[in-house]
Amino acid sequence: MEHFDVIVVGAGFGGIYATYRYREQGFNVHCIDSAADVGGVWYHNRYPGARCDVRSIDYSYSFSPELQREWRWSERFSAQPEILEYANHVVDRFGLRPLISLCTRMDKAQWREEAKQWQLETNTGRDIRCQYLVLATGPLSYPHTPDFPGLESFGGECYQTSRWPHEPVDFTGKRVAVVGTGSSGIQSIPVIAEQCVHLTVFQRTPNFSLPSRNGPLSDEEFEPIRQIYEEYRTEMRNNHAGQFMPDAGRSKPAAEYTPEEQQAVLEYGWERGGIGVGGAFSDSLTNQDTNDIIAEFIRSKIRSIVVDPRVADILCPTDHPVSTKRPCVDTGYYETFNRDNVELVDVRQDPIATITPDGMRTQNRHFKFDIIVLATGFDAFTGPMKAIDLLNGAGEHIMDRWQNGPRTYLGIMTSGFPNLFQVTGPGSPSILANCIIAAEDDVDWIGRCIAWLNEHGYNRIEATKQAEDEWVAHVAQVADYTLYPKANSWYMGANIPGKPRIFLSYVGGLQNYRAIAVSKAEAGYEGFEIA
Ligand code: NA7
Repeated sequence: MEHFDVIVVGAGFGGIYATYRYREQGFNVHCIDSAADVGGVWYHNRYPGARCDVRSIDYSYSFSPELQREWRWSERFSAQPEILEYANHVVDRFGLRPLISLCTRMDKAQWREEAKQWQLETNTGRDIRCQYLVLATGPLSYPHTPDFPGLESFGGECYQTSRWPHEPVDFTGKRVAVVGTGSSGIQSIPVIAEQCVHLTVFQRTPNFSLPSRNGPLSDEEFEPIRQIYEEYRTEMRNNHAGQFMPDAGRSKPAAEYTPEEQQAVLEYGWERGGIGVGGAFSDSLTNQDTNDIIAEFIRSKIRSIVVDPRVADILCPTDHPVSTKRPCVDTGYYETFNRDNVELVDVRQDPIATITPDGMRTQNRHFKFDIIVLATGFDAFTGPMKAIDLLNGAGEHIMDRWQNGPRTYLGIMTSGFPNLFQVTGPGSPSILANCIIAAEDDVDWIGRCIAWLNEHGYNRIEATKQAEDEWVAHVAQVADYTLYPKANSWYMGANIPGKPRIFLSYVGGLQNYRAIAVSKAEAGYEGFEIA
């Protein structure tokens, strides 16, 4: 039997920092991950074109001034190999590798009330006990594979973007299908189209995609920030997204501009690149009329880029407000549909019926493929929890508690599950913010909480049912103030058949969330039962 103060599950960006931070605090900490190396989602998501859609200057750790000064990103939005290299660099630079067990999956965890500890079972047969269990399993880590009839019968190669092989996939001379047009599809489609002989894109819902204007990160751009990185981070931490928001605090409601000025604001954002257009006005996500102006602007861009009006029409989103599904950031996505070797199929008009040994049958047609790529997304937030036997002292599975949607207090703890913490869990800003900064905040909060418990001679903490109910209601109330619930998005759990429809993240802003969480701690962990 092995005993630790803290076990961290997941060696992605949240888990790496948690391991570092809790070691620095003097805890006996260990991290486990089922993957063969560190990096979390960036270890698995290695499909062609995979890159970050938050600027790398921001999407990186802020906890070490030395680290952030010495690491030099090569591009504005770095590609997956460089992000994975960075994760490995951090692990080695801070000597964390001996504290991480790879290829180790937590199959079961059960709270033992008498001993006040978690008991873990792993695929490697280890019997691990820990006082505090920290789940850094990631909001987007559990792949969603649609239940297409005949999928196993396909005789060609089939890949999921979120579980991409480590050897390069050779698309040369191949007929390829990509199913899904979220970020993973939109990033991979232009790259695959350049390599294969023919690409068929199966789209269920068109997404709003914005040009990244990615390019090399120049010294002129990086050096001024490097010189004041700490002040820069402080400023970023104090906006709602934990990252550079070019118009934060300066934008106005759309109605305060003339129509000409509105178009100029949007044009400027489109040319600048990144997700800025989606939030160009201060009421972009709360006022349908404002959102309609932005939506029409993006649709006009799609129509101006895509030569075939029928294809442009299929690519134009009309069923959800801008940014209520995660806006995509692309390099040459819409232009790809002007290529002779690319075809777009609208599966709402012609649904996928079955996968066949040589391709795919839709309601109206039969396609032959050598390779099928499933860019079909994730079971966000709750997917990893379903995969683990996560039981409280009474033997109740956490998913039984969450039948009507995940329930947390501050996104960090769930009532009935003492000493179990989540990093970027449901009900926290997580994926609506710069996820690395959000994870640092959560890890710090948890670390301070454990230290406080130790200092005061306590060994058990649990969220109260009342505090949890109030937080769940608050998360829903803030979301309802926005346009987010109008979309069938993974934010709403709507991409998974049968998943309860509730808003999974906290829209109230990273800085506000942090202030609330810190105030609860400073009030002696208000809303928690401590023993
Ligand atoms: P997403 O954004 O969830 O995209 C998945 C795509 O797959 C989306 O277009 C789905 O259509 C489509 N999909 C899912 N199931 C099916 C079926 N059964 N038939 C046809 N099409 C289907 O996942 P990504 O991996 O692209 O991106 C996830 C996040 O990673 C992203 O938001 C960034 O934060 C980074 P739908 O829209 O559900 O109709």
